[in-house]
Amino acid sequence: MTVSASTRTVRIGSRKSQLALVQTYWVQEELQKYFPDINFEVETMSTQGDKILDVPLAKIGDKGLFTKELEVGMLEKKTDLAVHSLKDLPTNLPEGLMLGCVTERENPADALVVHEKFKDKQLETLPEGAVIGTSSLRRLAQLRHHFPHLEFKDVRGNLNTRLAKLDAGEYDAIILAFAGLHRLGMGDRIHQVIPPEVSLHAVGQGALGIECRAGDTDILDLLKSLEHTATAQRCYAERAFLRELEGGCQVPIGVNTQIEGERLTLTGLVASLDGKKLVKDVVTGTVAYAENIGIELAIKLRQQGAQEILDAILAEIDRS
Ligand code: DPM
Repeated sequence: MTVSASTRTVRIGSRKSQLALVQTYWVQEELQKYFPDINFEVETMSTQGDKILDVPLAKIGDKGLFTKELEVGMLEKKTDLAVHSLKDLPTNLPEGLMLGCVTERENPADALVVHEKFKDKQLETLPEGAVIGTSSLRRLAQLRHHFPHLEFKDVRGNLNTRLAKLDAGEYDAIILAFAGLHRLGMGDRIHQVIPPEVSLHAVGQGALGIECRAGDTDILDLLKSLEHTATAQRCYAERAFLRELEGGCQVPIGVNTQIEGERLTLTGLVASLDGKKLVKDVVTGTVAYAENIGIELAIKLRQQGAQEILDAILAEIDRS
């Protein structure tokens, strides 16, 4: 057998966006470092979410908007794993696939980026009527709740497009994930890190989720090298919370998690789009049972009216 014939190749699926590629190349490099004898290749694909840019995200629905094409690739064995921003990965995966690994989380907070003319302002001091760009219902609902005097406008497109629209004066400020800006080397655009008291982040925000075929032990063994246990435990609690509420990616559901010793604390909220109704609570439990903490919190919030808020939003999106 020649050397080249015995070299194993592992194929990694990725979206083509700049952020997706930065994340995927990082995974590729890390795996290559740990396993120099394996050849890691990246295959890029476009997903539905990359193609539809003129419709608000919430309207297109969310069942694997940014993940489906990558998943088909794995099921057809064209690729062996797929790298996602964990927050874009639905909580229920297709039959035959699994979440194989969660990497160490970047700061999961939301960040405010302002137009030059507001460089001396903070979220709290922006004037009445200032226009904030966001397509996240979660950010919209929470910010409306805290700052009812601000205006909100949809913004789509990749990070560069959004920043260009902001700089051109279409918005006075935009809200983006700290993690995305940081990974793209645009951390200097972060004007304010929004505290959890104002905006709870999305489930899984700031972490990468690597998906693979269920029970593919060869790949799972490789992925162990990139797993970050504390991040995984936090994200399993967050994802169980979202799954139990049957919320997709595009719902005003926010979370925060902290681990102290063996205890994991999960804070979660569900808010109405006008920001007027907001239910929020906290559950603490043993990290070893992270998913139970998420389920318990979902049940608690449902008792406080979370389901009615979510049902009203689904009806509203359907009508619009
Ligand atoms: C999801 C949301 C957004 C992305 C909704 C939310 C933001 C949508 C928007 C589920 N996915 O957060 O409430 O603002 O139009 C996305 C981003 C990242 C991963 C960009 C961002 C950054 C990296 C990360 C899009 N997916 O949130 O600014 O957070 O890990």
